[in-house]
Amino acid sequence: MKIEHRIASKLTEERARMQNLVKEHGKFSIAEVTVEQVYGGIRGVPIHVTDVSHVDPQEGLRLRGYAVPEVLEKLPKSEHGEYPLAGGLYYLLMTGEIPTKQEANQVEIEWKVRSNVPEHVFKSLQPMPAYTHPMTLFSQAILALQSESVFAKRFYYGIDKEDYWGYYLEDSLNLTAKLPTIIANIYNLKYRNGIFVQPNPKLDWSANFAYMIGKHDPAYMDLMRLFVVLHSDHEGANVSAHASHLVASALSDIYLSCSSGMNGLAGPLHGLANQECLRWLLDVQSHFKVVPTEEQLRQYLVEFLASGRMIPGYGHAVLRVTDPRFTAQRDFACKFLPDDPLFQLVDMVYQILPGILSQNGKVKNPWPNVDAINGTLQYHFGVTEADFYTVLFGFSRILGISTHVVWSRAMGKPLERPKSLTTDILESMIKSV
Ligand code: HAX
Repeated sequence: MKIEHRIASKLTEERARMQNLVKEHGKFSIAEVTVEQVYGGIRGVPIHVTDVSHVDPQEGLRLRGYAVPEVLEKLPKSEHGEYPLAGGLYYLLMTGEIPTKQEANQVEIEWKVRSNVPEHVFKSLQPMPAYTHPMTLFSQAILALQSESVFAKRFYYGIDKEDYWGYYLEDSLNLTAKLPTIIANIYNLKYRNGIFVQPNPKLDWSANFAYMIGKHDPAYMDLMRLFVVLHSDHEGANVSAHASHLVASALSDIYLSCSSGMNGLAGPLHGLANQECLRWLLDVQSHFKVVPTEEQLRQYLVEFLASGRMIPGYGHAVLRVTDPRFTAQRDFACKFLPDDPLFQLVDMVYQILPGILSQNGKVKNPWPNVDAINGTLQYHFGVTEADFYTVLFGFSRILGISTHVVWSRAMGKPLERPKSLTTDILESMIKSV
């Protein structure tokens, strides 16, 4: 069944479920907000309901209820590798159902048909200074595509509220279809003298990115298929998902909302951590010149932390275990690059650092997150430009982010408008009890 039909078939039930919760339990309190939380980044305060994915502190990511190993096992695979087709992943995120091979291929075909990127998008990037960060170019390219928004055009002439989601889905399909060409040619613009490469119609979405940047190694294509699954979503309240959800609640279209999500992802405490992590690992490697002993590395890590700096790739706002996305990439590395010296360093840090971070007592999660390894894998296959890594993350994450946004419109979610206080008001609230 096509995605739009599958979503439409679920809408009556899902809307009734939500309406019933609000009608029957609208006044049920699910959280109290403390002063500490208001000043502490609203940590742990439930602000949104989404069924696309959930991050359990102990288990990590579940996409539509499926844990990472289950997603990798159940989704239809590419004929040219061992990892899933992004078309099937998008189908799962959007509909909540594991697709058949035919349904996954249908999305891949739909993407090929919609993949042409209008000329003005790349023209808008060319005059940018050479030192512009690729995440800025990526967000800019998405914004330039806003001229093509079907929702924005139809809204101008008036559409029924009930039908918003269909136009958001149309925009999501159009945007995601163009992403491999957009990001590959941002890569080519920045690091390959601006050559322009068109997608190969024989390849799937994830592999096409690899092809267009000149990486034809089947193992790298498989890495990209894995990378896309692992980075596609991480529930609805992280900075990028929440930013795009918030922006779309004003009925800004998919392009406007995804571009704002990418601006959040570009921050060093969020998506930029993968570029920081690779830089940090290379610094450690060049500090030692040869493979350090366990004791040498331990001492280095202790001194590094004592200098007040943070180690990228470790810690997480929600997770309290090793990120299963780290584990999945580590499994890939053990298979395809066990002798890579940088991967061996990643593994040594993994053996030593959690113990040190636990001892220092202030880090709530001493375990590695997804970013502790993903740059190492890219680096191994010759994608050495660390500042590009967050673009790869964003490219994958838009599959999830745009799904949240489509479903928010399908459920008729309203404009998001929480409340801010002044310090005086807060103090008088405290005094009054
Ligand atoms: N190295 C050193 N110190 C760390 C640390 C790390 N990797 N992780 C946390 N801490 C410190 C914090 O700076 C904080 O110190 P202060 O109390 O002095 O401010 C303390 O430990 C408590 O922090 P926390 O509650 O454990 O962590 P937060 O929820 O505040 O932040 C972060 C979570 C992921 C932002 C944090 O662990 C961090 O900065 N890690 C390194 C950067 C990183 O890997 N980011 C990517 C996260 C995954 C992601 O979203 N990718 O997009």
